[in-house]
Amino acid sequence: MLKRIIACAICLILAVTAAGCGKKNDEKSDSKILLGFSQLGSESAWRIGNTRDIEEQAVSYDISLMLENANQKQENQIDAIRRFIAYKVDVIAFSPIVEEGWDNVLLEAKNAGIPVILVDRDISTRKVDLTTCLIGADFYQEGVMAAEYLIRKADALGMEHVNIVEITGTENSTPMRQRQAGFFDTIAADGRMTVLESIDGDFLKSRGAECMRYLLKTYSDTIDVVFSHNDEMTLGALPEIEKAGLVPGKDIIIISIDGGQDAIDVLKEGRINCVVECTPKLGKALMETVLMLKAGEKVDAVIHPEEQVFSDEQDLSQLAPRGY
Ligand code: GZL
Repeated sequence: MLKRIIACAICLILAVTAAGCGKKNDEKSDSKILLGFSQLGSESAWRIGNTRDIEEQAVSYDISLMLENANQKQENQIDAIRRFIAYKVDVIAFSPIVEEGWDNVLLEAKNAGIPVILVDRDISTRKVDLTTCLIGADFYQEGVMAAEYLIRKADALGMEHVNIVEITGTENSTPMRQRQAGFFDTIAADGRMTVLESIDGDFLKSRGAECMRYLLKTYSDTIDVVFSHNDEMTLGALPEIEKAGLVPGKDIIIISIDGGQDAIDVLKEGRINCVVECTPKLGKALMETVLMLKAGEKVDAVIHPEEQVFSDEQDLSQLAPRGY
């Protein structure tokens, strides 16, 4: 009797396993391309807009999307990429939260014959043979545009000394490193410019507020400019400036990056002075690149979206809704 029960159990397990394999193969056998995307988190309106755009564009390009949110943890992104490899997706894409620590998992993807696309952010090592391309902003140029605005503003106000505090994005991330480099390289030749301190706000609204509280306590009303690496941190900093009895946009020049609707609204109110656009709408370029890769076509190594600067130098009354 026991032998018959064990035999039936083994048959049942084998039947389920076969069906399971068949399921994956059936899913793989349907003609739709399967894209695995590891999104780094949901830390900002920019990130949420980026995720939404990728989901919408996958539908419009009829590409099956497996999107996993890593909740700001690199180890979760690495695990997701390993799951995509095991699932035999056609293409892997991800937005690396930081630039280092990807070689091993990307080598696994390469050995599995799955092409990898970098979206939004870059990696620092061996990307030439481990990834096919990068679709994302020119962050260095965003830093340059922020500094060029500041130089124009200092000229217009006749400022002889400009004391700057910088609230940076996530340490060791591409946007943090390159926005800072572009900004610093551009102000380097201008003897009026002094950076009092740079502090990591991790692209988070709450950290932006904490950083601003510390900077005001440390430098008080000697601060002339806040250069913030994203709108989220800028929006966190504004109430702290006002609580200190200072008028943002007037007593302190505020320069931000991303260009989401909330930042444009406070720009129109005069509470900030400049927003450098960093579009989250990378989904169309991603899906077109996926189709090109699957068709065996050569893709560009780097795809930068067009970006502009919004500031108190312009009439923004006719600016279309930002969508993020
Ligand atoms: C930039 C992106 C940054 C945004 C932040 O492309 O990586 O991350 O500037 C987001 O808002 O958190």
